[in-house]
Parts: sequence; C-alpha cells; structure tokens
Amino acid sequence: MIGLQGINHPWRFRIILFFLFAMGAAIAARIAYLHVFHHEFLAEQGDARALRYIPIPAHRGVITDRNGEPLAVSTPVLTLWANPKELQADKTRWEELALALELPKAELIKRIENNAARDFMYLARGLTPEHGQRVLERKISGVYGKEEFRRFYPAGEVAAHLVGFTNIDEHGQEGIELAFDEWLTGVPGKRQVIKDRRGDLIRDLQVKENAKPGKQLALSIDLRLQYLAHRELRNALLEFEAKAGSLVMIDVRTGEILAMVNHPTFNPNNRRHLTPQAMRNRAMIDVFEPGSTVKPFSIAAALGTGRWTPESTVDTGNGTFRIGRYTIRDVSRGGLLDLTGVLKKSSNVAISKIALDIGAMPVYNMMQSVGFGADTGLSFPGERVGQLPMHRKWGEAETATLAYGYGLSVTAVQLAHAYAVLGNQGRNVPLSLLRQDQTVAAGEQVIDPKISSQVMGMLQAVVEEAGGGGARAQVPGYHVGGKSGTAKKLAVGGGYTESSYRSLFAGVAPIDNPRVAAVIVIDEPSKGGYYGGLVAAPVFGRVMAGALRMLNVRPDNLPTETPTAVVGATQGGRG
Ligand code: 59J
Repeated sequence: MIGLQGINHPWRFRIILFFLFAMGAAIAARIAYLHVFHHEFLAEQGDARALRYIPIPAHRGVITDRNGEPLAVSTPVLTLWANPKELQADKTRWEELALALELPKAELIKRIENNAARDFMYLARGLTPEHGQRVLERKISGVYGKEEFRRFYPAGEVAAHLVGFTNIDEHGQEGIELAFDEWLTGVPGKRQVIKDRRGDLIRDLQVKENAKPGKQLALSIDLRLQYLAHRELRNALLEFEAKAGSLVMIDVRTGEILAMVNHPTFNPNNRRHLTPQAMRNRAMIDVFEPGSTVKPFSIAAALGTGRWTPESTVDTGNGTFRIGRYTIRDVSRGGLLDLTGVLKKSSNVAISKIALDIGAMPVYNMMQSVGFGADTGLSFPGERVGQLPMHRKWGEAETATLAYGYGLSVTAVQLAHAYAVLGNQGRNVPLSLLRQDQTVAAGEQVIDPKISSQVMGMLQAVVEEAGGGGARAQVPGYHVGGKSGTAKKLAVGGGYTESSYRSLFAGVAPIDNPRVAAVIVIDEPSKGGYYGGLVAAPVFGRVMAGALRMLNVRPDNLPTETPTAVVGATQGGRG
C-alpha cells in the first residue's frame, strides 16, 4: 500500500528520502566533530568519572627513648578484603585463596556464601605485609588489599603513662602521642586508580604524591632506668600495700627527665579493660602537699638572708610550738639543733621558728625560684601547676606551715626539679621530656652556689649520719643526699586524715658532682609502716644505685683499696 501510494505520489517519497539522508549526514558530522575537535575534552570527562585518587597512608613517627630504643612504632599491615559477588564468578580459586590466607576452606566458603549478596567483606585484617602480598600476587579476581598501620608500644606498661597512645586512626589521644601529635603525624600521599561505576578498583595507575612520613621523636627517658624504676616502685607498693605511687628521675645538669613511672599502670597494647585510675600519669597530673621534703629550701632561704649560718641553733624545746590557737608539733623531741640537726630531726618546730624569724617572703621567693607553683613548660596533657599561695598579709601560722611543707601543692616532677636545682649548684635549668642534643643553657642562678652546697652537705648528713632518717637511701660506692617526708593526707571534708599518709623521699647523687635527682611518692602505705624514711627511701637507694651505674657516673665513695690484698687474691686464685 505504501509503495503504491509512494509510487502514486513520487514527490512525497523523495522528500522523506531527503530528510532521512539529511539526518544521517547531520549525525555523521556530529560524530566527526566530537571525535576530531572535542576528543581531549571528552576523554578527560570520561576519565573524571572513572579515575579516582585514593590516599596512601603516611607512616607515623617513631617514639624512642634517649638511646633509640623504640617506645611507639607504627608497623605496616595489609588488610585484605573481597567483593563476594566477584568471588562467586570463579569458585575454582577458592581453595587456593583459603590456602593462601591460611584459613580452613570450609570457613572461607561459609563466609563468602553468607556475604554473597554484598560487594564487600573482610578476608583478613592486619596481616603482615609479606603475607598479604603473597595472597594478592595470586591475582584472584575480587580480592583487594588496603594498606594500614598499627601502633605498637614495645615497652608496654613500663612507659605507658608518659608515651600515651593513639586511637585506631593513629591520632594521639594521651601523653606524648597527644602532645606531639602534629610532629609525629605524616601527610598521606595520593595514588591514582581507575574505579568502575560502583567504585570498585579496576586498575592502579600511578603514585601522584608520595606519603610524607611523620617525624621521629627521641624522649629524654632512658628505658633501662624506666624499667628499674617501674620494678622497684611496684615492689615497694606490694610490700607496704600502698594504693599508688610515682617516681621521677632528672639529670640535674640538663633538666632531662630520665625516668617517670607510676603505679597502677596499664598495657597500651590492649586497652579493653582500662580504668581511669590506671591511666593517670600521677607524676605530672596529681598534686600533693610536699611536707618535710621542702624543708631544705626553707633552710636555703634562711641562709640566703644572712641571718642564719649552718652552725646557728634553734631550741625546739619539748617539740611543740604554739602560734595563736595552732600548735605545731614534732613527732620526736629534738632539743637544741643546728641547721643540719633540724633537717636530720625533720623538726617542724625548728623550721617554723626559722620562718618566723626571716618572714614569709624569703621562703616564698625561694620556693618560687625552684619552680613551685610554676608551669614546668613541658606542656604534658593534663599537667598540673600546683599552688604556691601568696597572701597579702602573711599570718604566722601560714608562714610556718608553708616553710615545713603544707598549704602549697606540687607535682612529683616539680619536687624533683627543685632538688635538681639544688644539685645543679643552684641553677634552674628548664625540664625536658625530649633528649637534649644541643648544649643546654646554663640556666638561671637562683640559689647562691655556696648555699646550695651547704644544703647538699646537710642532705648528705640526713642519709649518712645516725638519726637522720634517710639511711635506707644509701647507695654503695656513692655519697648521696636526700630528705624523707611523711605527710598526713588531706581529708575530703577538710582538715587532715588521721591514718592516711603519703610517704616521700627526694634526693640527689653523687654529692661531689651531682648528676641525678629523684623523687619517690608512695600513696597510702597500709602495712608494715608508713614513714618516708622506711617506705620511700629504700626505693630511692635501689633506683639511684642502678641509675649511677648505668649512666657510668664515677663513684665518689669507694673504700681505698689495699694493693697487697689484691695481689694475694690473684695468686691464691691461680694456685
Ligand atoms: C606527720 C603532718 C599535717 C599537716 C605527723 C606524719 C603536720 C601539720 C597542718 C604525724 C605522721 C604523723 C598544717 S614524722 O615529714 O610531721 O619521714 O621518716 O602530716 O605536721 O602541722 O603521725 N617524718 N612528718 N605532719 N602534718 N599539718 C616526720 C615528719 C616529716 C618522718 C618520721 C616521723 C610530720 C621521722 C607529719 C619520716 O618529716
């Protein structure tokens, strides 16, 4: 019919033919135009819909101790995942895959089938890169790898409070990991890949930008000392059934913190059962009244006024001293004491009388100059500054109690720093948690070196002479100086508890050429005694002995050898 009509109307047929031809020509022209003139633009557009950048994870910087021992390391791991739909396509390779993954074949099949409708499933998380690569090299379609890093803490609970930890994305959460997060964090790189419409990776094209690894960080601590301090503190806590404790060791010449440990502690590699108690870096985030451990600074203040000399005496009478409605008490009667005797007896009465004689300001200024109530500059997360009270008008009770260690609060680190100033001939060198590679600044002279040396001599008497209360802090081969303290803990409702104590010991060694200052804090010893001289001093002695030996410090207290005895022994041995 149409043909007939066409034949009947030949002009209509020609018009239709003409239009069909014209349309074909237009399409051909358009194709030619796009291919020839717009080729580049269109190819780019196509690529833009398939090309993707995926991040290359950057290596987080390693944290080490001062000798390069690793404290926090990021280990590369390879996580393998699969597209179950793709896996379904070739079941003949499942056995090979199971073998390569070191998985039972039945288990792998079950998992693939359980995820059959999905296009993502994990095959194995955090494999060693070698193992992961071995699997990927088999080029089983539907199996993909993802590079990741996992942070490990080789020293575990021994350095946990100081080093801190990161979260699963390797962002610092606590401690040094948090404080130096920016320094440690790298910049991820970029890799160009082709993905299909569903976002599945088709081809790895090129590395566009290499990942920039984070920077290394060498801490000031010596892991050997850290281990020793950890062990000795823990043993003391067990022996005296104490609640908690801290230990800080400082190089007096450089201000570097050589060890900082706390108990209780935690395992940073497994944080599933973490308690807030175990996480506290008490040495820096807890403050306490330092009690008698500050008496050497009150003595230094007295000597600094010129009104007192080491030979000056104080009468402590029957061991009590009334100030208004307060009565200051000594635990034992002292009678007439020179300044060395005041420290040996640890007389609250004597220190109070001295403080009232010189006034509050010299005591306050001395305490301030050795760092009490002041920022350490360490900027450790959560670090406390403590309080050194300043009164517009100092009452006698306030003056006296400040001088024998109450009414102010300090951290263990601040207390250790103050002893480091004393041991560094009166120079206040800023503290550091990082290894100091350049020559350290001389520091500010805050105590006359003659006075610091006199006070060091008194601290030596506390440890080495009978009745000083510090005998258990002695270190064979070295002269050491230090001061014990036993302080009633503040009660929750105000005032002081009657049966909760903090046992303290602070000191410096060796006396002739001081190198290390250390502070031990033991919270609430509950069995076998609670005096600082009994509970904390032995920890000081043992840890200081190890520290001086490990740091190759020349002994200043060796018994003079008799050559004949040595010769005799040698010959005897050979005979
Ligand atoms: C003490 C205090 C509390 C606060 C007293 C310890 C005061 C005080 C109010 C009685 C136990 C105790 C401001 S004792 O550290 O004097 O270390 O070997 O807690 O005195 O006035 O049953 N230390 N300790 N005092 N407070 N307020 C001695 C002394 C010290 C020793 C022993 C025995 C106290 C020699 C402490 C030690 O030097």
